[in-house]
Amino acid sequence: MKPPNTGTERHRTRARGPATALAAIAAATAVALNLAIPAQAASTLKAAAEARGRYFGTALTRGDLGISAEVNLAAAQFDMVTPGNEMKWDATEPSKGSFNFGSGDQIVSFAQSHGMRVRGHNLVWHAQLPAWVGGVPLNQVQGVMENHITTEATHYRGKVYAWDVVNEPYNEDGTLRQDVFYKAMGSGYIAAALRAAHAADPNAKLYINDYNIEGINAKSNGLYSLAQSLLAQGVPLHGIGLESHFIVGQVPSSLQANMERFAALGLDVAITELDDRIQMPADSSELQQQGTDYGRVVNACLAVPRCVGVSQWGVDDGHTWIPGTFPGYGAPMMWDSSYQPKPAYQAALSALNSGTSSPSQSPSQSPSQSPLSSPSSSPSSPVPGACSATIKTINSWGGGFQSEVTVRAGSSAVNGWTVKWAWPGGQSISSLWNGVSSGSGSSVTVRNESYNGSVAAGASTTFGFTANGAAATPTATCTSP
Ligand code: 9MR
Repeated sequence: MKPPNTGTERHRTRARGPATALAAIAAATAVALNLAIPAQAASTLKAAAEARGRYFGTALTRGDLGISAEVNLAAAQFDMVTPGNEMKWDATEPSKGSFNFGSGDQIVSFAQSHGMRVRGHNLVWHAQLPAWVGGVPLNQVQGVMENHITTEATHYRGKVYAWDVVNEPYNEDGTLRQDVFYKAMGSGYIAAALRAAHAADPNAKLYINDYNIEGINAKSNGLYSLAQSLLAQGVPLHGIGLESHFIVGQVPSSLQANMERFAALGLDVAITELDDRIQMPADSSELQQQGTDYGRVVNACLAVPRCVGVSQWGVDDGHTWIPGTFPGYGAPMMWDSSYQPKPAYQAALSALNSGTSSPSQSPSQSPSQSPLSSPSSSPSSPVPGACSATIKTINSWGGGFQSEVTVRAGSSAVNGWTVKWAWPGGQSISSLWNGVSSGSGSSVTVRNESYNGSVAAGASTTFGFTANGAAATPTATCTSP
């Protein structure tokens, strides 16, 4: 019997993609002429999300920062970081009035140096709360809570895009948890926390974040009523975080409708901690179902204009909280423990790349910058009516690498393209997207998919792949029928 997707009791305490100038001009022209903007396939989650006016984030801990393959992948694919543990109360105020922001600062500086934004997580939570808080006389808890919030949110003022101000306040039945904050202040602790955070950092988006509120149910109904009442009182609540710790095949059917009802109150919504666990060992049909699940979550967010982004709770299957809390379960991420993309990655990327691009939100404020020195092959020379192709390394790890190939039309449009190259040293493609590959041995041939064969004059499209072997950027040729 699989355990239900419930309970913080189970959460045990343990320690713009670089759009080309031409694309920008084309998009601006299309907007001016009120034309549909043709979707252009991007080959990283962040580039694809930014093209849809969203971010795609991950959680990182200080330990993760020491694992180069993991952080290189994170920097290449994501444009938002949530510290996994480093901004929680036990890390930041382990004893009364004694603050330590060293670990959180390391995550912030990693994010800043890679053009990523930060979701602050979190200010008030019943878990990972140092024991001393439980010993504070109830009539002093509000002062202690507000001092904690003010000190931390002031320290990070201007550095976080959003705060999970109150984390996981609800019981499954839609009542508030009787934690120390509730015992001291009743439900009013939530408004007090939001007001203190807003005073300390008026530009941060302030969220209530919880799990098992993704669908319409007793718990999300409780939160919905609270959100209505807080907004009616003028409390600075700006968003609802849906953690989204799913079990494969069990994404709630009411996810989109639930996000829509919160958005209709004037709130942002975000998927904040996405993972999708599988009873181990995972078989290929479960991995395909996981792809379906990730695609559904991304599509639900894209369907709701106030859904600002999706964050996965981690990067790869080798570094996730799931097996430690749900024994027998694992493989919840978009990359496996060897950093290879799984069907979930292709599904998330395809969902972001399909459909029309009409975000009603302003795009992410922080354009990504290339996190890696990315060697590129020289493009084949453009010939009128033909195309050129350039291979660029996005990421590499021991024994493998990920590349993006840009296919650019010459002075007239192409309708169908074929890119060819030869591997110099025994490399082989392990996974390819936005293209169809054939060829054998060292010769590679990639043709367009049905949806990306037409490229306007001077415009480009991309496909991507992962390969085994040492990273290489051979010169590619492009032909058009
Ligand atoms: O990923 C976090 C893990 O390292 C910690 O041990 C755990 C302790 O509660 O918290 C994990 O993150 C949680 C997040 O802060 C809130 N939602 C549930 C997450 C998974 O437990």
